[in-house]
Amino acid sequence: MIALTRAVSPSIAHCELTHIARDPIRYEIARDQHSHYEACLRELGCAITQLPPGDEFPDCVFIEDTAIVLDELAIITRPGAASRRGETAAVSNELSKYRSIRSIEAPATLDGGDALQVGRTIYVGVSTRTNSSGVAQLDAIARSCGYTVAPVEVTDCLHLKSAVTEVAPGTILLNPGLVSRDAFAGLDVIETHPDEPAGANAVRLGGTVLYSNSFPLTLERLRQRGFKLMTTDTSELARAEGALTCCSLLFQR
Ligand code: CIR
Repeated sequence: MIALTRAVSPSIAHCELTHIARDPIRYEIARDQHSHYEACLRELGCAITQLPPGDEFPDCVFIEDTAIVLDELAIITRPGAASRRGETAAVSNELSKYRSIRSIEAPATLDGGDALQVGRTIYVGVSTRTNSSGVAQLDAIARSCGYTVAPVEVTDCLHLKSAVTEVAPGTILLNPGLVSRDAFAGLDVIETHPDEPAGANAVRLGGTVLYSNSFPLTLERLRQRGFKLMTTDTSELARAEGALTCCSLLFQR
């Protein structure tokens, strides 16, 4: 398994923000949290390839938004935030070592944080970052590889994966206040604790769930369900509206 990551930019304080107020972001702390996140991925069996940051890309650590890597090919996105579009070039260059590359083209916009793959279905958030043309282009590419693309309305959070992620095959962790359970019929649903609205973002890697220690009540729910868990601190990256999945692209070599 490869985890493609990108170092925290020294300019992260100038990141995009949509649903939260701007608080100072301490670069050194964000960098240390990101290093710990990478160490967790390494412990879970990933080989890390870290791309260098760029002062001109405050949000580049959130590499998930720049691509969707399927077994068959990689789709380079066209991020919804114009300030982030330049991030894709380096990612495309790296991914081309492992996959043939397809690209989302204007006027479409699509952020990888809006694409949740569960088996052969790709749920895609229609959000402030991903438009209907982005969904249509993703659908055309993914359908040619045998996937079903299912659009889901996202209004109260940044990305679909701010509201729901997969924690085991066919089991999702979901905040019902942000996204409707109805969109995920047939899947086993674990709800986040009501006091932890930002707690739906988890990374599933092998049989382990990598989770943020900012959400102890939801963590306890996962523990009670028998999940093998590893935790890390995401508090500083959260000030940039980032979470766990957004800091890597995970794929089989
Ligand atoms: C942005 O607004 O684009 C960044 N500040 C945060 C992106 C987080 N990405 C993700 O959750 N997939």
